[in-house]
Amino acid sequence: MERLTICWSLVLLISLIGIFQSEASNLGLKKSINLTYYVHDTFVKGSETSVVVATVGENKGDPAFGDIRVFHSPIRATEDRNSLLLGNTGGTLADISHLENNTYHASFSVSYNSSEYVGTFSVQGRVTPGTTTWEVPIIAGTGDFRGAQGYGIAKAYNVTDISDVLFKYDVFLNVEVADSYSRAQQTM
Ligand SMILES: *[C@@H]1O[C@H](CO)[C@@H](O)[C@H](O)[C@H]1NC(C)=O
Ligand SMILES: *[C@@H]1O[C@H](CO)[C@@H](O)[C@H](O)[C@H]1NC(C)=O
Ligand SMILES: *[C@@H]1O[C@H](CO)[C@@H](O)[C@H](O)[C@H]1NC(C)=O
Ligand SMILES: CC(=O)N[C@H]1CO[C@H](CO)[C@@H](O)[C@@H]1O
Repeated sequence: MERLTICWSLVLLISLIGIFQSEASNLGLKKSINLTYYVHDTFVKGSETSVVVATVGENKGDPAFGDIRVFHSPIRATEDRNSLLLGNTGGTLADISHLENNTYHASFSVSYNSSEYVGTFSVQGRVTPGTTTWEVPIIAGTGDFRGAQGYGIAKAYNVTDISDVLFKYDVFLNVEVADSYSRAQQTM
């Protein structure tokens, strides 16, 4: 009986050590990842990457307070539409420009896949794309971007060519440092 108790205590101790190790190794450890990519949108009829799905505007197409826009667009390494595909970005933009022009609530994610990083991160918050560059808040991530927090600086390009409207993103992230213990857990 005593042997059994000792045995159980040992099992408990070992599992506690395991828990503390995994908690401790992730605790507050962050590393910096910076990315640059280009969103390539098209507004050519029939192959739009960005559509208004709800509007109260009288002239459909003119931005109006209350519009909900859904987009899903490829992201590439450069301005060239044939450059390396790095993934895609998609989600919604709600037009909240009632008291302030050119203001949206953005809720979208980026699925990123390069030889260096694989994962997703989430943008959530107020954006004002009426300005030359604008900032987007990044609040979460998965994969290599697990625990991501940070921001992106966005810039619009070539808005006159509706077949390839470009947005450049410079993204600055702090992500969890994945240790060998949590990596092992992921692959189990
Ligand atoms: C990312 O950019 C920030 C701000 O410029 C800089 O402090 C940081 O060192 C950069 N990180 C890497 C990994 O280059
Ligand atoms: C928004 O822009 C329109 C057109 O330029 C202008 O008439 C209006 O006053 C602006 N609204 C606000 C809240 O700035
Ligand atoms: C991710 O990129 C690699 C090349 O770096 C490619 O082989 C793989 O098919 C890509 N995966 C997805 C889901 O796009
Ligand atoms: C693909 C494309 O047309 N890129 C152009 C976008 O605009 C920048 C700056 O005006 C040009 O340098 C690119 O050639």
